[in-house]
Amino acid sequence: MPHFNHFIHKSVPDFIDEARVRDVLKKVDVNRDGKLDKKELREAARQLGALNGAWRAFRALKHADANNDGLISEEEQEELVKYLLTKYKTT
Ligand SMILES: [Ca+2]
Ligand SMILES: [Ca+2]
Repeated sequence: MPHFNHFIHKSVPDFIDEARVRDVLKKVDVNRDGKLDKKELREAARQLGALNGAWRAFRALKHADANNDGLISEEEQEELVKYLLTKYKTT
């Protein structure tokens, strides 16, 4: 029986770091328009979401959606990333 112990770890870290957030936001932009719609954000929330607060964080969508068009543009994503990082910094 091989030892897979080192593979058994939580699939998500206990914290959100900037690289991870950006990575996820990039990945969920399935139609590659550089903007995130609700569906894409929901997927992002799912991927970051095992983290308890991430769901709540994505309520910050409203906060990030500066022009209220329901899409998070690249500039707005900058805000979203910053917001998430501020919110989930553990220290
Ligand atoms: Ca998109
Ligand atoms: Ca917008």
